Amino acid sequence: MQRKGDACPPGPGDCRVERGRGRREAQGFITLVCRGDRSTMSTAGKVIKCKAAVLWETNKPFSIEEVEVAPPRAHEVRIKMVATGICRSDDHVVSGHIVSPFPVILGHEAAGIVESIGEGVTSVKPGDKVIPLFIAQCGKCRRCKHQESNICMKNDLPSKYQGKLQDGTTRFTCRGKSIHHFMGTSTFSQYTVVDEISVAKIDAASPLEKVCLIGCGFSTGYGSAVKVAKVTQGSTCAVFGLGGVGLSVIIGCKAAGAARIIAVDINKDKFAKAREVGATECVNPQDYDKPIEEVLQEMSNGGVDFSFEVIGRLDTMASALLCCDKSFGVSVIVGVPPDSQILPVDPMLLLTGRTLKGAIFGGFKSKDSVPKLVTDFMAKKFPLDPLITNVLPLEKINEGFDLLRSGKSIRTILSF
Ligand code: COD
Ligand code: ZN
Ligand code: ZN
Repeated sequence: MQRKGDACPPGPGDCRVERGRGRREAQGFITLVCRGDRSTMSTAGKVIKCKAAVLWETNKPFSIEEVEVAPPRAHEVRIKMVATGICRSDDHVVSGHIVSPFPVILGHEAAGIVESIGEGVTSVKPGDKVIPLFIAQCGKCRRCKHQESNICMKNDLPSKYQGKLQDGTTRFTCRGKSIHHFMGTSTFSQYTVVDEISVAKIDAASPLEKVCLIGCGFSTGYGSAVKVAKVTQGSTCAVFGLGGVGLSVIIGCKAAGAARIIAVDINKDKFAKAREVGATECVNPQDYDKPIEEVLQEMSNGGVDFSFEVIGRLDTMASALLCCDKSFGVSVIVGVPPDSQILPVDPMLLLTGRTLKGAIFGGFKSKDSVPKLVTDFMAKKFPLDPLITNVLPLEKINEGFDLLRSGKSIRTILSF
Protein backbone atom coordinates (compact mmCIF):
# COMPACT_ATOMS: atom_id res chain seq x y z
CA MET A 1 0.00 0.00 0.00
CA GLN A 2 1.49 3.36 -0.97
CA ARG A 3 1.45 6.29 1.40
CA LYS A 4 2.01 10.00 0.98
CA GLY A 5 5.62 10.61 0.00
CA ASP A 6 6.26 7.06 -1.21
CA ALA A 7 8.07 6.67 -4.50
CA CYS A 8 6.12 4.92 -7.22
CA PRO A 9 7.75 1.61 -8.05
CA PRO A 10 8.91 1.82 -11.65
CA GLY A 11 6.45 0.28 -14.12
CA PRO A 12 6.58 -0.52 -17.82
CA GLY A 13 5.20 2.91 -18.72
CA ASP A 14 7.77 4.73 -16.55
CA CYS A 15 5.18 5.55 -13.91
CA ARG A 16 5.65 8.60 -11.72
CA VAL A 17 3.67 9.64 -8.67
CA GLU A 18 1.55 12.76 -9.22
CA ARG A 19 -0.66 14.65 -6.80
CA GLY A 20 -4.35 14.73 -7.77
CA ARG A 21 -6.26 18.02 -7.34
CA GLY A 22 -9.90 16.91 -6.66
CA ARG A 23 -12.21 17.11 -3.61
CA ARG A 24 -10.69 14.02 -1.92
CA GLU A 25 -7.22 15.51 -2.27
CA ALA A 26 -8.48 18.73 -0.67
CA GLN A 27 -9.46 16.54 2.31
CA GLY A 28 -5.89 15.28 2.55
CA PHE A 29 -6.16 12.10 0.45
CA ILE A 30 -3.36 11.33 -1.97
CA THR A 31 -4.16 10.13 -5.46
CA LEU A 32 -1.42 8.27 -7.27
CA VAL A 33 -1.46 8.68 -11.02
CA CYS A 34 0.79 6.93 -13.49
CA ARG A 35 1.96 9.21 -16.29
CA GLY A 36 3.10 6.43 -18.59
CA ASP A 37 0.54 3.70 -18.21
CA ARG A 38 -2.40 5.36 -16.43
CA SER A 39 -4.27 2.10 -16.02
CA THR A 40 -1.72 0.19 -13.91
CA MET A 41 -0.36 1.46 -10.64
CA SER A 42 1.70 -1.54 -9.76
CA THR A 43 3.17 -4.39 -11.74
CA ALA A 44 4.03 -6.31 -8.57
CA GLY A 45 2.87 -9.91 -8.66
CA LYS A 46 2.12 -9.74 -12.40
CA VAL A 47 3.97 -11.07 -15.44
CA ILE A 48 5.67 -8.16 -17.24
CA LYS A 49 5.95 -8.17 -21.02
CA CYS A 50 8.99 -6.22 -22.15
CA LYS A 51 11.84 -6.11 -24.64
CA ALA A 52 15.00 -8.16 -24.25
CA ALA A 53 17.98 -9.14 -26.41
CA VAL A 54 17.75 -12.92 -26.74
CA LEU A 55 20.65 -15.05 -27.98
CA TRP A 56 19.13 -18.18 -29.52
CA GLU A 57 22.41 -19.90 -30.48
CA THR A 58 26.20 -19.31 -30.72
CA ASN A 59 27.72 -17.05 -33.34
CA LYS A 60 24.38 -15.43 -34.21
CA PRO A 61 23.30 -11.80 -33.67
CA PHE A 62 21.13 -10.93 -30.68
CA SER A 63 17.44 -10.78 -31.46
CA ILE A 64 15.27 -8.09 -29.84
CA GLU A 65 12.19 -9.97 -28.66
CA GLU A 66 9.15 -9.46 -26.50
CA VAL A 67 9.69 -11.62 -23.41
CA GLU A 68 7.53 -12.41 -20.41
CA VAL A 69 9.23 -11.85 -17.06
CA ALA A 70 7.51 -13.74 -14.23
CA PRO A 71 7.16 -12.08 -10.81
CA PRO A 72 9.93 -12.72 -8.27
CA ARG A 73 9.46 -15.78 -6.04
CA ALA A 74 10.59 -15.95 -2.41
CA HIS A 75 14.04 -14.39 -1.87
CA GLU A 76 14.06 -12.93 -5.40
CA VAL A 77 14.01 -9.38 -6.73
CA ARG A 78 12.63 -8.03 -10.02
CA ILE A 79 14.64 -5.12 -11.39
CA LYS A 80 13.81 -2.49 -14.02
CA MET A 81 17.05 -2.06 -15.91
CA VAL A 82 18.40 1.45 -16.54
CA ALA A 83 21.86 0.82 -18.03
CA THR A 84 24.06 -2.17 -18.86
CA GLY A 85 27.60 -2.40 -20.13
CA ILE A 86 28.78 -4.85 -22.78
CA CYS A 87 31.60 -7.01 -21.37
CA ARG A 88 34.04 -9.33 -23.13
CA SER A 89 32.64 -12.33 -21.24
CA ASP A 90 29.22 -11.79 -22.85
CA ASP A 91 30.96 -12.02 -26.21
CA HIS A 92 32.76 -15.20 -25.07
CA VAL A 93 29.31 -16.82 -24.79
CA VAL A 94 28.33 -15.59 -28.27
CA SER A 95 31.51 -17.13 -29.72
CA GLY A 96 31.17 -20.35 -27.69
CA HIS A 97 34.37 -19.84 -25.63
CA ILE A 98 32.21 -19.75 -22.50
CA VAL A 99 29.68 -22.56 -22.56
CA SER A 100 26.23 -21.59 -21.33
CA PRO A 101 22.85 -23.16 -22.12
CA PHE A 102 20.74 -21.61 -24.91
CA PRO A 103 18.51 -19.72 -25.53
CA VAL A 104 19.83 -17.15 -23.09
CA ILE A 105 19.56 -13.51 -22.02
CA LEU A 106 23.15 -12.36 -21.43
CA GLY A 107 24.45 -9.21 -19.70
CA HIS A 108 25.98 -8.97 -16.23
CA GLU A 109 27.32 -5.39 -15.78
CA ALA A 110 24.34 -3.19 -15.00
CA ALA A 111 22.35 -0.92 -12.74
CA GLY A 112 18.61 -0.51 -12.27
CA ILE A 113 15.72 0.10 -9.90
CA VAL A 114 13.86 -2.53 -7.89
CA GLU A 115 10.34 -3.01 -9.31
CA SER A 116 9.09 -5.62 -6.84
CA ILE A 117 10.37 -8.14 -4.32
CA GLY A 118 9.45 -11.70 -3.39
CA GLU A 119 8.57 -12.99 0.04
CA GLY A 120 11.32 -12.80 2.63
CA VAL A 121 13.45 -10.17 0.86
CA THR A 122 14.84 -7.71 3.39
CA SER A 123 17.94 -6.06 1.89
CA VAL A 124 16.17 -4.12 -0.91
CA LYS A 125 12.70 -2.65 -1.51
CA PRO A 126 10.79 -1.30 -4.54
CA GLY A 127 12.27 1.97 -5.75
CA ASP A 128 15.83 1.22 -4.51
CA LYS A 129 18.71 1.76 -6.93
CA VAL A 130 20.64 -1.50 -7.27
CA ILE A 131 23.48 -3.28 -9.06
CA PRO A 132 22.99 -6.97 -9.95
CA LEU A 133 25.90 -9.18 -8.82
CA PHE A 134 27.28 -11.84 -11.18
CA ILE A 135 29.21 -13.19 -8.20
CA ALA A 136 26.64 -13.84 -5.48
CA GLN A 137 27.30 -13.42 -1.75
CA CYS A 138 25.05 -15.53 0.47
CA GLY A 139 27.00 -14.51 3.58
CA LYS A 140 26.48 -17.97 5.13
CA CYS A 141 28.67 -20.49 3.30
CA ARG A 142 32.23 -21.26 4.38
CA ARG A 143 33.71 -19.19 1.54
CA CYS A 144 31.52 -16.18 2.33
CA LYS A 145 32.62 -16.51 5.95
CA HIS A 146 36.31 -16.67 4.96
CA GLN A 147 37.86 -13.22 5.11
CA GLU A 148 39.76 -13.49 1.82
CA SER A 149 37.36 -15.43 -0.42
CA ASN A 150 34.72 -13.93 -2.70
CA ILE A 151 33.57 -17.07 -4.52
CA CYS A 152 30.30 -17.86 -2.74
CA MET A 153 29.39 -21.52 -3.00
CA LYS A 154 25.99 -20.57 -4.45
CA ASN A 155 27.57 -19.06 -7.59
CA ASP A 156 26.62 -20.15 -11.08
CA LEU A 157 30.28 -20.25 -12.15
CA PRO A 158 31.72 -20.81 -15.63
CA SER A 159 32.61 -24.45 -14.99
CA LYS A 160 28.97 -25.31 -14.48
CA TYR A 161 26.69 -22.58 -15.82
CA GLN A 162 23.17 -23.84 -15.34
CA GLY A 163 21.42 -20.68 -16.51
CA LYS A 164 18.90 -20.97 -13.67
CA LEU A 165 18.08 -19.05 -10.51
CA GLN A 166 18.83 -20.60 -7.11
CA ASP A 167 15.56 -22.58 -7.09
CA GLY A 168 16.57 -24.28 -10.35
CA THR A 169 14.00 -22.57 -12.60
CA THR A 170 13.92 -19.52 -14.91
CA ARG A 171 11.70 -16.40 -14.95
CA PHE A 172 11.94 -15.62 -18.68
CA THR A 173 9.68 -16.93 -21.46
CA CYS A 174 9.79 -16.00 -25.15
CA ARG A 175 7.68 -17.46 -27.97
CA GLY A 176 6.50 -20.11 -25.51
CA LYS A 177 10.06 -21.23 -24.70
CA SER A 178 11.84 -20.92 -21.37
CA ILE A 179 14.89 -18.63 -21.70
CA HIS A 180 18.02 -19.20 -19.59
CA HIS A 181 19.55 -16.70 -17.19
CA PHE A 182 23.25 -15.82 -17.29
CA MET A 183 25.44 -15.68 -14.17
CA GLY A 184 22.32 -14.93 -12.13
CA THR A 185 21.94 -11.48 -13.69
CA SER A 186 20.68 -11.37 -17.37
CA THR A 187 20.75 -7.61 -17.79
CA PHE A 188 20.11 -7.34 -21.56
CA SER A 189 16.41 -7.08 -20.73
CA GLN A 190 14.17 -4.19 -19.66
CA TYR A 191 13.26 -6.30 -16.61
CA THR A 192 15.16 -9.13 -14.95
CA VAL A 193 14.73 -11.30 -11.86
CA VAL A 194 17.68 -12.08 -9.61
CA ASP A 195 18.18 -13.85 -6.29
CA GLU A 196 18.48 -11.55 -3.29
CA ILE A 197 22.06 -12.81 -2.81
CA SER A 198 22.81 -11.45 -6.33
CA VAL A 199 21.84 -7.81 -5.87
CA ALA A 200 23.22 -4.87 -3.88
CA LYS A 201 21.45 -1.66 -2.90
CA ILE A 202 23.45 1.45 -3.83
CA ASP A 203 23.39 5.20 -3.15
CA ALA A 204 20.05 6.71 -4.28
CA ALA A 205 21.92 9.67 -5.81
CA SER A 206 24.27 7.61 -7.98
CA PRO A 207 24.19 7.95 -11.80
CA LEU A 208 23.15 4.47 -12.95
CA GLU A 209 24.44 5.00 -16.50
CA LYS A 210 27.97 5.23 -15.03
CA VAL A 211 28.02 3.09 -11.89
CA CYS A 212 26.78 0.11 -13.91
CA LEU A 213 30.49 -0.45 -14.68
CA ILE A 214 31.03 -1.26 -11.00
CA GLY A 215 28.97 -4.40 -11.72
CA CYS A 216 31.92 -5.99 -13.56
CA GLY A 217 34.71 -4.36 -15.60
CA PHE A 218 35.73 -1.57 -13.28
CA SER A 219 35.66 -3.61 -10.06
CA THR A 220 37.46 -6.54 -11.71
CA GLY A 221 40.42 -4.34 -12.65
CA TYR A 222 40.44 -1.96 -9.69
CA GLY A 223 40.15 -4.77 -7.12
CA SER A 224 42.95 -6.74 -8.81
CA ALA A 225 45.25 -3.84 -7.91
CA VAL A 226 43.97 -2.65 -4.53
CA LYS A 227 42.64 -5.92 -3.07
CA VAL A 228 44.30 -8.88 -4.81
CA ALA A 229 47.85 -7.57 -5.44
CA LYS A 230 47.59 -5.03 -2.62
CA VAL A 231 49.73 -2.55 -4.57
CA THR A 232 51.92 -0.51 -2.24
CA GLN A 233 52.84 3.18 -2.10
CA GLY A 234 55.81 4.05 -4.31
CA SER A 235 55.84 0.68 -6.11
CA THR A 236 56.39 -0.12 -9.80
CA CYS A 237 53.58 -1.90 -11.67
CA ALA A 238 53.25 -3.37 -15.17
CA VAL A 239 49.79 -3.77 -16.73
CA PHE A 240 49.46 -6.02 -19.80
CA GLY A 241 46.35 -5.16 -21.86
CA LEU A 242 44.66 -1.77 -21.98
CA GLY A 243 40.99 -2.61 -22.47
CA GLY A 244 38.40 -1.40 -19.97
CA VAL A 245 39.60 -3.86 -17.33
CA GLY A 246 43.32 -3.07 -17.83
CA LEU A 247 42.58 0.66 -17.56
CA SER A 248 40.70 -0.06 -14.32
CA VAL A 249 43.81 -1.89 -13.02
CA ILE A 250 45.80 1.29 -13.77
CA ILE A 251 43.20 3.39 -11.90
CA GLY A 252 43.62 0.99 -8.94
CA CYS A 253 47.45 1.13 -9.04
CA LYS A 254 47.29 4.92 -9.06
CA ALA A 255 44.77 5.01 -6.18
CA ALA A 256 47.11 2.72 -4.19
CA GLY A 257 49.98 5.18 -4.67
CA ALA A 258 52.18 3.35 -7.22
CA ALA A 259 55.06 5.56 -8.35
CA ARG A 260 55.46 3.95 -11.80
CA ILE A 261 52.75 2.30 -13.85
CA ILE A 262 54.02 0.77 -17.09
CA ALA A 263 51.23 0.07 -19.59
CA VAL A 264 51.83 -2.71 -22.15
CA ASP A 265 49.78 -3.20 -25.33
CA ILE A 266 50.35 -4.08 -28.98
CA ASN A 267 47.84 -1.40 -30.01
CA LYS A 268 49.50 1.99 -29.53
CA ASP A 269 46.14 3.73 -29.96
CA LYS A 270 45.41 2.59 -26.39
CA PHE A 271 48.28 4.58 -24.88
CA ALA A 272 46.66 8.05 -24.71
CA LYS A 273 43.79 6.78 -22.57
CA ALA A 274 46.20 4.73 -20.41
CA ARG A 275 48.18 7.91 -19.68
CA GLU A 276 44.95 9.80 -18.99
CA VAL A 277 44.02 7.35 -16.20
CA GLY A 278 47.51 7.13 -14.64
CA ALA A 279 50.09 5.19 -16.70
CA THR A 280 53.51 6.80 -16.38
CA GLU A 281 55.09 4.88 -19.30
CA CYS A 282 53.67 2.92 -22.25
CA VAL A 283 55.44 0.14 -24.15
CA ASN A 284 54.57 -1.80 -27.27
CA PRO A 285 56.21 -5.28 -27.31
CA GLN A 286 56.35 -5.07 -31.12
CA ASP A 287 58.84 -2.17 -30.89
CA TYR A 288 61.54 -4.45 -29.38
CA ASP A 289 63.54 -7.37 -30.73
CA LYS A 290 63.78 -9.04 -27.32
CA PRO A 291 61.06 -10.47 -25.08
CA ILE A 292 58.94 -7.84 -23.34
CA GLU A 293 59.76 -9.32 -19.91
CA GLU A 294 63.44 -8.47 -20.45
CA VAL A 295 62.51 -4.92 -21.49
CA LEU A 296 60.45 -4.53 -18.31
CA GLN A 297 63.16 -6.05 -16.09
CA GLU A 298 65.64 -3.51 -17.48
CA MET A 299 63.18 -0.64 -17.05
CA SER A 300 62.62 -1.60 -13.40
CA ASN A 301 66.15 -2.42 -12.29
CA GLY A 302 65.58 -6.20 -12.12
CA GLY A 303 61.81 -6.69 -12.02
CA VAL A 304 58.59 -4.84 -11.22
CA ASP A 305 56.84 -5.14 -7.84
CA PHE A 306 53.43 -5.98 -9.29
CA SER A 307 52.34 -7.23 -12.74
CA PHE A 308 48.87 -7.86 -14.16
CA GLU A 309 47.78 -9.92 -17.16
CA VAL A 310 44.54 -8.38 -18.44
CA ILE A 311 44.34 -9.92 -21.92
CA GLY A 312 43.60 -13.61 -21.48
CA ARG A 313 46.62 -15.11 -23.31
CA LEU A 314 49.08 -17.73 -22.06
CA ASP A 315 52.18 -16.04 -23.58
CA THR A 316 51.41 -12.71 -21.88
CA MET A 317 50.68 -14.52 -18.59
CA ALA A 318 54.18 -15.99 -18.77
CA SER A 319 55.70 -12.58 -19.62
CA ALA A 320 53.81 -10.91 -16.76
CA LEU A 321 55.11 -13.55 -14.32
CA LEU A 322 58.70 -13.26 -15.59
CA CYS A 323 58.78 -9.45 -15.55
CA CYS A 324 58.11 -9.22 -11.80
CA ASP A 325 60.95 -9.43 -9.28
CA LYS A 326 62.01 -13.06 -8.75
CA SER A 327 61.93 -12.67 -4.97
CA PHE A 328 59.15 -10.30 -3.98
CA GLY A 329 57.21 -9.81 -7.23
CA VAL A 330 53.47 -10.44 -7.30
CA SER A 331 51.80 -11.34 -10.60
CA VAL A 332 48.01 -11.31 -10.90
CA ILE A 333 46.08 -13.13 -13.62
CA VAL A 334 42.92 -11.22 -14.53
CA GLY A 335 42.22 -12.53 -18.05
CA VAL A 336 40.87 -15.97 -18.82
CA PRO A 337 42.24 -17.80 -21.88
CA PRO A 338 39.68 -19.47 -24.16
CA ASP A 339 39.41 -23.23 -24.72
CA SER A 340 40.61 -24.33 -21.25
CA GLN A 341 44.27 -23.80 -22.21
CA ILE A 342 46.88 -24.76 -19.58
CA LEU A 343 49.73 -22.52 -18.43
CA PRO A 344 52.97 -24.53 -17.83
CA VAL A 345 54.95 -22.94 -14.98
CA ASP A 346 58.58 -23.70 -14.10
CA PRO A 347 58.42 -24.22 -10.29
CA MET A 348 61.78 -22.42 -9.97
CA LEU A 349 60.01 -19.19 -10.91
CA LEU A 350 57.98 -19.49 -7.71
CA LEU A 351 60.59 -21.15 -5.48
CA THR A 352 62.60 -17.95 -5.50
CA GLY A 353 59.69 -16.18 -3.82
CA ARG A 354 57.44 -14.80 -6.57
CA THR A 355 53.69 -14.95 -6.02
CA LEU A 356 51.28 -15.88 -8.82
CA LYS A 357 47.62 -15.27 -8.08
CA GLY A 358 44.31 -14.56 -9.73
CA ALA A 359 40.81 -13.45 -8.89
CA ILE A 360 37.35 -12.92 -10.29
CA PHE A 361 35.61 -9.59 -9.68
CA GLY A 362 38.80 -8.12 -8.24
CA GLY A 363 38.56 -10.37 -5.19
CA PHE A 364 35.70 -8.22 -3.85
CA LYS A 365 32.92 -9.78 -1.77
CA SER A 366 30.17 -8.48 -4.02
CA LYS A 367 27.22 -7.57 -1.79
CA ASP A 368 29.48 -5.95 0.81
CA SER A 369 31.80 -4.12 -1.60
CA VAL A 370 29.62 -2.83 -4.44
CA PRO A 371 27.75 -0.24 -2.30
CA LYS A 372 31.11 0.95 -0.88
CA LEU A 373 32.62 1.25 -4.37
CA VAL A 374 29.62 3.35 -5.46
CA THR A 375 30.12 5.57 -2.38
CA ASP A 376 33.81 5.92 -3.28
CA PHE A 377 32.88 6.90 -6.84
CA MET A 378 30.44 9.51 -5.52
CA ALA A 379 33.28 10.83 -3.31
CA LYS A 380 35.39 11.14 -6.50
CA LYS A 381 37.99 8.61 -5.31
CA PHE A 382 38.19 7.25 -8.88
CA PRO A 383 36.74 8.14 -12.30
CA LEU A 384 34.49 6.02 -14.54
CA ASP A 385 33.96 8.45 -17.42
CA PRO A 386 37.22 7.58 -19.26
CA LEU A 387 36.00 3.98 -19.60
CA ILE A 388 32.72 4.90 -21.34
CA THR A 389 33.27 5.47 -25.05
CA ASN A 390 29.83 4.69 -26.51
CA VAL A 391 26.18 4.84 -25.42
CA LEU A 392 23.51 3.04 -27.48
CA PRO A 393 19.88 2.01 -26.99
CA LEU A 394 19.26 -1.68 -26.23
CA GLU A 395 17.90 -2.12 -29.78
CA LYS A 396 21.42 -1.42 -31.14
CA ILE A 397 23.08 -4.15 -29.06
CA ASN A 398 24.59 -5.85 -32.13
CA GLU A 399 26.28 -2.55 -33.08
CA GLY A 400 27.69 -2.43 -29.53
CA PHE A 401 29.19 -5.91 -29.89
CA ASP A 402 30.68 -4.97 -33.29
CA LEU A 403 32.39 -1.99 -31.61
CA LEU A 404 33.82 -4.33 -28.94
CA ARG A 405 35.05 -6.89 -31.49
CA SER A 406 36.72 -4.27 -33.70
CA GLY A 407 38.57 -2.80 -30.67
CA LYS A 408 36.92 0.59 -31.34
CA SER A 409 35.20 0.87 -27.96
CA ILE A 410 36.38 0.56 -24.39
CA ARG A 411 32.94 0.21 -22.84
CA THR A 412 29.61 0.58 -24.62
CA ILE A 413 26.69 1.30 -22.32
CA LEU A 414 23.25 0.19 -23.47
CA SER A 415 20.51 2.46 -22.15
CA PHE A 416 16.88 1.45 -21.64
N1 COD B 1 50.20 -8.18 -25.99
C1 COD B 1 49.80 -7.01 -25.44
N2 COD B 1 48.53 -6.55 -25.53
C2 COD B 1 47.65 -7.32 -26.19
C3 COD B 1 48.00 -8.55 -26.80
C4 COD B 1 49.36 -8.96 -26.68
N3 COD B 1 49.78 -10.12 -27.21
N4 COD B 1 46.90 -9.08 -27.38
C5 COD B 1 45.90 -8.21 -27.15
N5 COD B 1 46.33 -7.14 -26.43
C6 COD B 1 45.58 -5.99 -25.97
C7 COD B 1 44.53 -5.50 -26.94
O1 COD B 1 45.07 -4.62 -27.90
C8 COD B 1 43.54 -4.80 -26.00
O2 COD B 1 43.85 -3.43 -25.84
C9 COD B 1 43.72 -5.50 -24.66
O3 COD B 1 44.82 -6.38 -24.81
C10 COD B 1 42.50 -6.36 -24.24
O4 COD B 1 41.43 -5.53 -24.07
P1 COD B 1 39.89 -5.98 -24.26
O5 COD B 1 39.13 -4.71 -24.54
O6 COD B 1 39.81 -7.09 -25.23
O7 COD B 1 39.50 -6.59 -22.87
P2 COD B 1 38.81 -6.10 -21.51
O8 COD B 1 39.69 -5.13 -20.80
O9 COD B 1 37.40 -5.66 -21.74
O10 COD B 1 38.77 -7.50 -20.70
C11 COD B 1 39.88 -8.23 -20.61
C12 COD B 1 39.70 -9.53 -19.79
C13 COD B 1 41.02 -10.24 -19.89
C14 COD B 1 39.42 -9.20 -18.34
C15 COD B 1 38.52 -10.39 -20.31
O11 COD B 1 38.64 -10.62 -21.64
C16 COD B 1 38.47 -11.76 -19.61
O12 COD B 1 39.26 -12.65 -19.84
N6 COD B 1 37.49 -11.90 -18.74
C17 COD B 1 37.30 -13.07 -17.97
C18 COD B 1 37.78 -12.86 -16.59
C19 COD B 1 36.71 -12.50 -15.60
O13 COD B 1 36.99 -11.96 -14.57
N7 COD B 1 35.46 -12.78 -15.90
C20 COD B 1 34.38 -12.48 -15.01
C21 COD B 1 33.27 -11.74 -15.65
S1 COD B 1 33.74 -10.74 -16.92
ZN1 ZN C 1 32.24 -9.01 -17.19
ZN1 ZN D 1 28.14 -17.84 0.18
